[in-house]
Amino acid sequence: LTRLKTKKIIVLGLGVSGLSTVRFLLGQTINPIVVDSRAKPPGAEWLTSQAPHLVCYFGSLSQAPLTEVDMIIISPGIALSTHEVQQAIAANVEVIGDIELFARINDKPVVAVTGSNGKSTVVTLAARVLADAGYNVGLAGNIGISPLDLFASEIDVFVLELSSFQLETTTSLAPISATILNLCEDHMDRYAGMDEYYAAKQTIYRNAQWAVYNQADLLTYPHEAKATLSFGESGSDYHLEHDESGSFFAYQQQTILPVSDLTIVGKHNQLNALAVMALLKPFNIDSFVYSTSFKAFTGLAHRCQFVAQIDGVNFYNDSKATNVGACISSIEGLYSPNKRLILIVGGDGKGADFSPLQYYFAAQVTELICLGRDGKALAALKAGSHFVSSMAQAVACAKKLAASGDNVLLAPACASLDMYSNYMARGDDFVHCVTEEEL
Ligand code: UMA
Ligand code: ADP
Repeated sequence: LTRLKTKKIIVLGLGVSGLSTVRFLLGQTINPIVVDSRAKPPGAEWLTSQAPHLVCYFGSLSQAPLTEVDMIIISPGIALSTHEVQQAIAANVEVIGDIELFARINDKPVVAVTGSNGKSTVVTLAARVLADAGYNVGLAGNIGISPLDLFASEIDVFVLELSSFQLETTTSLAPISATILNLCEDHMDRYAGMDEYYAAKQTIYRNAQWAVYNQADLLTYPHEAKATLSFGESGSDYHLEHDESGSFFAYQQQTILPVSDLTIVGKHNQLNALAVMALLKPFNIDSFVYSTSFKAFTGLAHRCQFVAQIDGVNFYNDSKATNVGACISSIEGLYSPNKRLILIVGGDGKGADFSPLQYYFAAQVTELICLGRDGKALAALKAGSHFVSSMAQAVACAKKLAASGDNVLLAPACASLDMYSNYMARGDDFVHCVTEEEL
């Protein structure tokens, strides 16, 4: 921190991360320059009222003195490949993210989680288990709050959800345990290809005491690690055991607790629970605590959330299924051979290859309803699919096609940003359209 005070710093981006960084620096009596390419960034109002003395450059990045400072603390939404950022790097300006700043000053244990899908579920459940075991937990990162905001609090252990964007600008994090839960194509609008995305994700294992990987997903295997733990259905350290009395979560053939203690459903959530237990191995959590926490955790909103039963039709909101892998696990989770599945997909596909969905659309989806920017590309994957131009139309179409006993699922396989401000707004709109006549 003392060294930081001697540096000339730009905070680049004034969204959630940028604003937290500015607040943190101000608390250390450091006055950064604030830059954002948007004319009116989300944090502008706060800045005007709370720190009007700070020098700001909003609008074009080319106006800002990015090459003239010692350090840029960059927001995850801005690509390092941005021309002006590359110019700064070429001029020897150090470019880090808020997670790296946190890592440099933090001395508390960190549990770190990345992956294409399941991150928020795993960090929330892990944080809950630790809290139930008596720890003061700081849950932060991509889940929505910068760990810098919690730095002043009495935290025993941090549980961080980390996106590939955040990992790109983080080098000093030394987690007690770290995982890549799984890896499928995502954010291909930001990366040159899967290799680059994979490389960013792999950096989570650097300096980790325990590298926790998914037995069934080679891309999650650590390149190098001090110690490893695997999770998966079978053949892994943390796995499932089955006998005549049911299925159990187990560690090296020793049962820990029944799978039926886990309230959240689906095979993917059983894997998420195994990942939590592997990540928390260094904390020696009692199986009674796992049982209590697993029973109490009913899941996060917008993740395969049951919305309502209307005329015998069940509606589910999985607006957070923002990529192909999540959509597949959602279809598989709800599919049952004797129930028709009506699926709503579409939005901003972020440059993904949708072709892996074709098999599931054919084998497990009865009716496909598509909307949004990439809706037509998705509709092309299944004969007889329906293309609509709004969520209201999608839900009306689903209601017309569905009969008692059917499931209707929103699992878009796409980001929401072409039609909504975020996936929560999309999920809320779906819920509203489903329930409005019922209210
Ligand atoms: N932006 C500009 N110009 C700027 C700065 C940002 O146009 O100068 C745009 C970005 O391109 C992006 C949007 O503004 O479209 C938000 O970017 P940001 O970096 O300001 O985002 P924050 O508000 O700081 O939120 C970020 C994470 N957002 C992204 O990585 C895009 C949030 O994850 C995270 O919760 C928050 O920090 C706290 O850590 C969101 C997300 O969508 C939920 N993450 C992606 C995902 O989960 O798939 C990675
Ligand atoms: P993330 O934070 O990585 O986006 P979430 O926990 O919010 O992950 O879950 C997002 C969606 O991903 C869920 O709605 C579900 O469809 C899917 N999902 C969750 N866990 C897994 C998993 N382990 N494997 C594949 N898909 C998953």
